[in-house]
Amino acid sequence: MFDSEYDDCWLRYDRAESDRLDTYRRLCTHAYVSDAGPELVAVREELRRGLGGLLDREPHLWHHPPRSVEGFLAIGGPEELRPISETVDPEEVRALDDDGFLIRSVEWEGSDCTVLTAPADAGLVYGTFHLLRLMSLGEPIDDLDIVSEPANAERIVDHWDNPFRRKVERGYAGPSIFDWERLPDLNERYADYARLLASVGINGISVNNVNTRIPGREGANDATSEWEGWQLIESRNLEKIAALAGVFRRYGIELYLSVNFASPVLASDLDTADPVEPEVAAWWERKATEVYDLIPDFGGFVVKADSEGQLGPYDYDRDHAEGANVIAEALAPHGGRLWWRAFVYSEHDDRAVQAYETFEPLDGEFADNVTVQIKNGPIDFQPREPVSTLFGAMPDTDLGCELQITGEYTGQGVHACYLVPQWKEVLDFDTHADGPDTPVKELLADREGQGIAGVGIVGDDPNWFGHYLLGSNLYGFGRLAWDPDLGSEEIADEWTRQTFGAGDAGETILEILMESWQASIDYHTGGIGLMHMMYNGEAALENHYDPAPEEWPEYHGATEEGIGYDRTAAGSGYAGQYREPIAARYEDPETCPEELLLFFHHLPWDHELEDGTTVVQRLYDNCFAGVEAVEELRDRWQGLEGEIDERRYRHVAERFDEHVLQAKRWRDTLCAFFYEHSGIKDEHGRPPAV
Ligand code: GCW
Repeated sequence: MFDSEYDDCWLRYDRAESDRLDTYRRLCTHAYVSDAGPELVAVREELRRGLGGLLDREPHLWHHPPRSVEGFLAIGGPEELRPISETVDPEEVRALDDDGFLIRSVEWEGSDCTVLTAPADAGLVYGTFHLLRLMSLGEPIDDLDIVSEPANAERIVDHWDNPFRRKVERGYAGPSIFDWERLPDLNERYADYARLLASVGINGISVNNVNTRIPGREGANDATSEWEGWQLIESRNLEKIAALAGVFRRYGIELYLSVNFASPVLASDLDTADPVEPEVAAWWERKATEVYDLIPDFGGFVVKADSEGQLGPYDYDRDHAEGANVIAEALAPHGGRLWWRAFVYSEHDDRAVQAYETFEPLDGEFADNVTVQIKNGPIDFQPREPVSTLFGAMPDTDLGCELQITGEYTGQGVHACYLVPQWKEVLDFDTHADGPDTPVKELLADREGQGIAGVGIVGDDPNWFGHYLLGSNLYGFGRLAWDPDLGSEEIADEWTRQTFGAGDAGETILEILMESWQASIDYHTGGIGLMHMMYNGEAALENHYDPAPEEWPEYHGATEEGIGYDRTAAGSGYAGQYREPIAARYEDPETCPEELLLFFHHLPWDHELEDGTTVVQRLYDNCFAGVEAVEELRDRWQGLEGEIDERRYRHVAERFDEHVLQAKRWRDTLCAFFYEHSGIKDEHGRPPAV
């Protein structure tokens, strides 16, 4: 269905199973699609592709309701679909969220009509992909009554793509999908990418890296140096952005741009970016107007400020609200939103406490169109982290949860690691913000300007993700952002069946996905709360891929007598940033969940856990269990040889071989490190702790 070279991912639209084919043909061979907005063009194209594949015959797309046909699809807004839409209460449709949709089987003038309607055209796009998903999954469609609205208003993919050399920071799927040199010339791949995103309900994309300036680079660029992300806001480059916005608009997806806080200095001859200076505010206003003149439905800006070398309001002794608001006020008249990242830390003793200490006091200070974008955990997308204390601590500020779809710390593009269970754990976490039963997902849901942003994973590789199985994470991100109540297994099952077909192979792949995250936690961390023990050197391939615990004493706190970081009141006090009863639970090693124990506590190596096993022995056991699990997953994959196409089988099999090797490298490095510090042998006599 895609340009031949590229993988179809989950939009394969293979011929429907015989037990469904006849019904699908009776109900969907004919489709009346209203001719309203650009989105309807995308809807028609997707129906042609999808129905063409699923029905194994060319669908007949009408510009008016067909007569004397057994069945037909009717897709359009309540007004356009009149009089068919009178079978549906228009108030019910108008009451839906803009991205929401309704699909209902009705009888109209003797035909079985499947009405797909929505309050806005974007909903028609999401609804069409939903209907095609049901058919791809072989679901019955003859008695539909679906009303679906996204839980999160904003469901955004953040790209960390650099314009120069098309390099993607923490990208493991080849060069950037965006050809900035050639833009505004378009290529087909952009539309195919927009289809993938829209098919899982994503409604926003930020196209460039939040590191808009190469840290440490002084002054504006000279002609020779590579161009940087901050330059995308320069007038000469805006047509590139506008061209991309045109592609994504057709699929109901708004475009965002990461901008540098000091753009007034970098992109013009102002000598200050001080947010309280009138000429700085005027600069942002002019720039916003220039952007919206070109892109009326532009989503807004994303800013990383005072973080990892990026410039920010601290450079002018201003706080983050002052820094954000000058940009937000420029966007407000155009309906734009500013996503201001809370990923701010410096050489503070305990990095974990900083975001809360920086942002909680600013609750209610941010302009109404600012969303404070918070990483799921207090460190940095580790295999497992506790949930950030900022969730539940800023009731008067629009919040966004930032997740990482690309697996920077979970094996990058090589290890199979399905992250939806991690994200479920975050979104289901009860913050007690409003008393018991106030999970993160509820804090984020149903509020304009709030939602979830995921750090992107795609690159220009034909398989899009660097690893065929990692497509499940982009699919899962979208589905979960739309409906956080969906189950991890349910989502993995949907993805597997659409990508590899139903049947035994699908079952095996589903199991592999569902067991992959725990395995990753075990061999990368030892599974009881340690984290951030990766190589951080210059070698790009090894960066954050290889183990190097010796580099991070301030994270694991390993000493001769024990290990772990004391974040109790006696230590950094991070546990106290949570609401009760969570704070008390984490504060006490007896009640702290074992999977987070050494994140909150520094304990003796021979400290006995609930089942009597010592801390060091548990670390050894989990590291070994992680490797055994990966070996088991590889064996299962190898059992699929001949059952799935050679290209994908071979690709994944090769990566599983490296996955096992690398898991062993982590196990042996961590166990040697624990043994070196504790001097305590592994009870099972397994090297290296012997
Ligand atoms: O995860 C870390 C990464 C950086 C990233 C940064 C951030 C874009 O190692 O590559 O920079 O966090 O989130 O800003």
